[in-house]
Amino acid sequence: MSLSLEGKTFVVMGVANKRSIAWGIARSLDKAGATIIFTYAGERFEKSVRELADSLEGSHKHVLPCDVTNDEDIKTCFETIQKEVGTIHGLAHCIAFAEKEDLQGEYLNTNRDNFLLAHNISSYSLTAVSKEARKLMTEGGSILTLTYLGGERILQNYNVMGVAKASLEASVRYLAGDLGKDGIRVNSISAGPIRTLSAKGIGDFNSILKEIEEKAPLRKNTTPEEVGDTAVFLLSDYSRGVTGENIHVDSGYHIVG
Ligand code: NDP
Ligand code: KAL
Repeated sequence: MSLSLEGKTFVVMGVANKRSIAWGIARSLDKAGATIIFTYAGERFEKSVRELADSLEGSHKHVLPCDVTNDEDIKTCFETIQKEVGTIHGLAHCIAFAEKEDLQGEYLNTNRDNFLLAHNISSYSLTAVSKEARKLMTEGGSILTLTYLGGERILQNYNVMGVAKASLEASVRYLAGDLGKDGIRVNSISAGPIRTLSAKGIGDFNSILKEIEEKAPLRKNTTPEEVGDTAVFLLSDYSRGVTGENIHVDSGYHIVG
């Protein structure tokens, strides 16, 4: 067994730009020799995702639309993959969304529509894409999602996204329970804060990063490369005994009281 992923194909969902954690995962997969299929939501990102895909060492020809709020989109996306590629060996789900107004103040002000939107995109989507991906994972494999510490404890401003991440983490366990018999593992990475497009406009992001530099056991912030390399481990057979797990790639911050 080797950590080479040559001959293996993975779907990476959620590259918006070069700062995206999904892009860190894609770079690590590319280094390991894997073939990557990219999916994006907004049309405005198609060109940039294709350019990024073309900038990698390996040849990654497939860049497909997939808005995870739309069942037809998900079905069409995975049918296209089935037709054009066939078997896949795993998937990295790097997608979350909540309305900006809900990422400040009190959680209890979240209205029903915004609560459902955050849960739809950030949690249910993992179940929806896993159902379609399973059909193409004929040799077994590994599904991965991204979560944050705010799903385990209250963190200021994370609010409805924390509740959605708790739901996502529970989904990881139930999906692991369902898919284990098909040789498919399901895990999450709980990443430390990383300055991405999603994190843009968050007033006190600098102070969050500073606190981690001061208090985390490793005294440094998390990089997309660190998340990418743990993703390669979870997507490879080296982690063949691991499922339903949440691995913190956060310089150890979550153990600090
Ligand atoms: P990015 O902004 O780079 O990525 C977020 C992605 O979510 C975008 O590519 C966006 O695509 C996608 N997305 C939103 N709505 C939809 C939709 N309806 N259908 C499909 N895709 C959609 O941010 P990150 O890399 O930071 O986020 C990736 C994941 O990492 C998220 O789950 C986030 O919660 C998690 N995470 C991030 C941390 C951080 O500090 N940055 C820490 C811990 C976890 P588009 O723009 O095309 O709509
Ligand atoms: C405690 C932290 C501080 C910030 C609070 C909330 C962060 C929530 C993340 C969530 C995914 C952000 C959004 O949904 C942003 C969205 O409302 C506006 N942005 C966009 O629409 C852009 C253009 C697109 C690309 O973004 C998305 N998501 O589609 C949490 C920090 C310290 C750690 C983070 C950022 C965690 C996380 O989950 O991302």
